[in-house]
Amino acid sequence: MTDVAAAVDRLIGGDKATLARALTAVENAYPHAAELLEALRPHTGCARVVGVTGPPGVGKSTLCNALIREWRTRGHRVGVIAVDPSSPLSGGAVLGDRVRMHEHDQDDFVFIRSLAARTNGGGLAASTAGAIVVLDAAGMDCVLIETVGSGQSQVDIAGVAKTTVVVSAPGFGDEVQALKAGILEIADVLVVNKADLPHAEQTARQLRIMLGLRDAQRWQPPVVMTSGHTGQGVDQLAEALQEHHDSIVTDTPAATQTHTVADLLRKLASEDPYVRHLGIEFITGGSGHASVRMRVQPSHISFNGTCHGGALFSLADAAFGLASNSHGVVAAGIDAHITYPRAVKVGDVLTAGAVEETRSRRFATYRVIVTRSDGATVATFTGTVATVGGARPGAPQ
Ligand SMILES: Nc1nc2c(ncn2[C@@H]2O[C@H](COP(=O)(O)OP(=O)(O)OP(=O)(O)O)[C@@H](O)[C@H]2O)c(=O)[nH]1
Ligand SMILES: [Mg+2]
Repeated sequence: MTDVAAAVDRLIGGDKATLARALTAVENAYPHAAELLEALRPHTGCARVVGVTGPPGVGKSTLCNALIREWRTRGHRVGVIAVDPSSPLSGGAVLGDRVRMHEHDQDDFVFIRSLAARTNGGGLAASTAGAIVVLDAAGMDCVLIETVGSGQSQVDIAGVAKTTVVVSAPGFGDEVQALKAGILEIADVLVVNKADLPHAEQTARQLRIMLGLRDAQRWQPPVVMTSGHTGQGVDQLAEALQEHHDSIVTDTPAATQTHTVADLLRKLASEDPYVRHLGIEFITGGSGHASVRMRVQPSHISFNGTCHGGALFSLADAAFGLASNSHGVVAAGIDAHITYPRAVKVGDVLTAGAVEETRSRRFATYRVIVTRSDGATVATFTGTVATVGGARPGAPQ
């Protein structure tokens, strides 16, 4: 086995020392770096890559720290790249970032790395793109890139990130004006941070007005108010990132036309004969979640006058199956538990919503709740899938 092949094996196996060495090789453009990246590329595509940019001092690092915490509660593994394109001038910034994200040092599922600008312009973008490949192959579910908002570097980040977050804060009036000059164009999500300070709502309003002036597009960037200090709004930010992730079109070379995750799940549901037979209808879905509904038919009612457990199970199972397939991985085994606290009758419309609760490289767990249209919970269901197996061709990654 070559050195590069051995390094790839160790890296995808989760070896942190190999990960750190690979990032150093990429950052310094060592001779074997290109070969290493080529060998790692087939193991990539699962990470959601989020770039965070904005003027100095708006609280990007503090917010990233809070976002890492939020993602960890959702069971995600997180890789962080703190980019400092102006290190000779603000040598302390990256060090400051490391200190702000210090609380995650002992967490095995958070990996933080600073990339300094040894080269300029495209060089930094290239090493950032390489670092993303390495962190993605190493099994990170989320890769967060923080960069100081200075001209070209922002646009470069938008080029490598799948989702770009532009952070502003109250009192940064001039910067809000500067946002008009182009950075607004790259924003998928806008954040007004330091929402604990006065005038945050005013800044958010200004941004919404500016966004209103933008051409209507498929994705309308939301404006989210957060405080990295108090944690306020960080869960909404995570939700907005999730929604943008769900809306991203797949760029799988095999795909001749673009599909959102929801489109793909709708197609899976419509092609499933059992789902069709039971009259189960797809409502909505995205990465890690899906909802379906079913009107209870006479054929669903058992000899003792209640809905068959099998029909309820199938409804919940459809939501669960779609949610777990949203990642494009084949579920190799399922372990499920279900309870039926209430009876239902013919004509009731039941909705099953499945949400991913935890996810690792090997397992994902889902919670499915079946409700009646009056909101009463009919059944709860917990499922585990082993996520081993290959990606389905053409599935969103
Ligand atoms: N009031 C308030 N202050 C904050 C908040 N978040 C960060 N700060 C403060 O703002 C200052 C800058 O925070 P950082 O997180 O370093 O900001 P940054 O945008 O990463 O800065 P650079 O990396 O230098 O561009 C620090 O003094 C923080 O304590 C917040 O939510 N509310
Ligand atoms: Mg910072």
